[in-house]
Amino acid sequence: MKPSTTKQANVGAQSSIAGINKLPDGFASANGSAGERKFVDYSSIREKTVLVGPTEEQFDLLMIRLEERISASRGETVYEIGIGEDGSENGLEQDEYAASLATLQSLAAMLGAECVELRTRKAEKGITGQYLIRRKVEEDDFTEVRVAVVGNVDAGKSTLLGVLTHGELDNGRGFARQRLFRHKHEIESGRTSSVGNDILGFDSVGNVVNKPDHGTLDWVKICEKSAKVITFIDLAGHERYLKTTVFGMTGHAPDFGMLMIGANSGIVGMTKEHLGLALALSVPVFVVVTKIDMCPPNILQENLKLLYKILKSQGCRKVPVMVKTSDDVVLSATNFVSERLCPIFQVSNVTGENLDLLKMFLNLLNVRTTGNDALPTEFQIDDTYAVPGVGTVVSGITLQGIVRLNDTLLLGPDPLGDFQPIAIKSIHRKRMVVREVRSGQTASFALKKIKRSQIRKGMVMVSQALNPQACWEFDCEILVLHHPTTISSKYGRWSAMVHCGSIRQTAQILQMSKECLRTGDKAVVRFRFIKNPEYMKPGQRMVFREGRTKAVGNVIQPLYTPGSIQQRSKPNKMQSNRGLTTAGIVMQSGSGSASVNMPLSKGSSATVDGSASGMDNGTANSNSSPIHDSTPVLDIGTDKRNHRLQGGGNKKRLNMGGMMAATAGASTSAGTSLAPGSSGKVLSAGGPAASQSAVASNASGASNSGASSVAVDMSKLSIASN
Ligand SMILES: Nc1nc2c(ncn2[C@@H]2O[C@H](COP(=O)(O)OP(=O)(O)OP(=O)(O)O)[C@@H](O)[C@H]2O)c(=O)[nH]1
Ligand SMILES: [Mg+2]
Repeated sequence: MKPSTTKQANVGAQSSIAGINKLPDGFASANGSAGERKFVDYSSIREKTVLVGPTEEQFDLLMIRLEERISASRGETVYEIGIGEDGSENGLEQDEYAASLATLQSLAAMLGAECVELRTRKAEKGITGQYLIRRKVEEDDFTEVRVAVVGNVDAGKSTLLGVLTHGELDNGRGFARQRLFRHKHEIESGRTSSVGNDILGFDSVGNVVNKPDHGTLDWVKICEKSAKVITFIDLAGHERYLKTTVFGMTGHAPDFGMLMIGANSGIVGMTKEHLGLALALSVPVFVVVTKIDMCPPNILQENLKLLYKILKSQGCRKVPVMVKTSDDVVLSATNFVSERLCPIFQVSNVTGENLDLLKMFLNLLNVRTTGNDALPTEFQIDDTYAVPGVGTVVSGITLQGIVRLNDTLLLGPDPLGDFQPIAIKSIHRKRMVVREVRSGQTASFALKKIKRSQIRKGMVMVSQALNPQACWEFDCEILVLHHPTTISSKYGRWSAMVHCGSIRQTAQILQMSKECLRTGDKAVVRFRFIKNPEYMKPGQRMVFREGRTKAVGNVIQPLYTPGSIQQRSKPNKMQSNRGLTTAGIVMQSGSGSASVNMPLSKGSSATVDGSASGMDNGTANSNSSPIHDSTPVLDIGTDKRNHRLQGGGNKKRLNMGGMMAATAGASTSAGTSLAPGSSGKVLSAGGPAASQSAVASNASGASNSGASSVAVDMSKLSIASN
């Protein structure tokens, strides 16, 4: 594959110097992951002059490298001319630059890609320039980037999406959002209550392809014409729907978060809550300030000042960048992930001001995590439908592997923890019929011989090779982001809503590696689901919430105790666990029935020391805990009574810095400090009988803090500014 003609033309450019951008750290490979690479020696193409007159060998190397970068970030990269990796000063003379550009264009053409100028700049020694190299794709393929849209109620989220996707400006009275609502009550109230999906397609040169036909969008047409499709996950700003919004952020696996702020109202209500959630889940965030058409300049300035302060605070540690020009867009889009940048846009949905910048930015966003197509398939279900004439349809995201038409996958777990084979009868990507769906992509499948009622959100469809197992219990390293008092098992088992991928279920804390947990504390905790077993994997990020309490964590290890699945018994109302002491966690050996106390005493080696507990696997060992902490902690109960006594009605708010610091800690530490696989040693699994009794008490405990309270009692959760 030799580009003889083009190449010769380039070689013809005299005294040429060309530059190739710095690789492999991928300044330009906007958000792209490195992927797997064979070792290739690129030392001969490090100079900035290499593009001007490359030898055949250099040209081939340049092409290999470009191809590698395009593939690593699912079809596109940003290439910089005039910058070498040899430490020389940046910039090329005019003629050198022209020759370099010609080489780049021919490289792109040979790879079946477009080469679009993003910006040129003056450098020390001439000019440099950045170009978007985007592969043209087949009609039935496109890159998919998911953006979760969050922000307080009335910030203009649905309106902005309506304006972007339908290309018509808003009237300031709710015109543009009308097309996005899914429910009658949403149309009537103007409030989003569910997880909405909207798409914005860009072709290979970056033009928007959305063309509404009589007000409606044909998704299939958009996808056919698009090289990249941005899927917006429109979420609710009202705190009443916070549970759904958290689900949107965890279950729909967004690549980015778009935090919307009304210029006049500023950072109010759920704004900080949503920002904190994105930070906790390590989702990079950019901010869009709307309604600048109706906001007095002094108010806008004040609100922006506060926004800067919050973003720069200890907890956030972001670098805010106000995006005012297309140069700013390129700079922020290409550095978005690596540099902790937080681009800020100021737009009006009514006048359309700065919407072009936002569109340009969206066009440059690239998938953050691509998954691995080579692994056995894993598909996570986030919604189910009963479609007349089609039957049961499930939607979700392919976490790894490839799902092909007519594949048979294992669907589960059902309430007994079993998985059943199920055939994929048809596949849709954004309503477009396709034959396969790769990792990182969302899709929906029509399934045969199964009722919708048999499928729950959080279930998975996986390859048989994975031999999937369901778990009732799992060990997790958590970081408490906020708790009004302390989490302690002294006043009975503590339970809250666990969000993990598309799993959303109340779980109880069975054991903790510390006696009590306060804001900012880390601990290894064993959870137990109260209703259904789930499919979990080590390393998964999870969010844990109840009332004003929130924690993030990483799953260390799901615990497979087959007995517990079969022997789930009805809750024994009399066996309320409220009032049990920490020592009252009942564990039974696999064979016997002697109940064993697991004291979570101060200096809590006993927490994780199973040696005397009769636990069946005998692997418990406090020393293997990723966290040991013998620090004595406060001993304040956290049940509802204590909430009221000590936290309830207490308007004292957490310092912004501390709160966000805890969050930031989670994003950095959770990924690194956990040692998957070690958990089995941390807390050993109880045997069947133990599980049974645990379920019984769990179920009764659940009534103390049912799921419903989680969704609504969030008002006071917002992170106070200092
Ligand atoms: N003047 C002006 N009005 C706007 C702008 N953006 C949105 N609005 C208006 O603000 C109101 C609220 O907008 P929505 O899009 O419903 O807000 P939302 O963030 O989706 O609200 P929830 O879904 O309830 O969280 C609507 O009446 C819009 O017409 C803007 O840029 N300028
Ligand atoms: Mg809305």
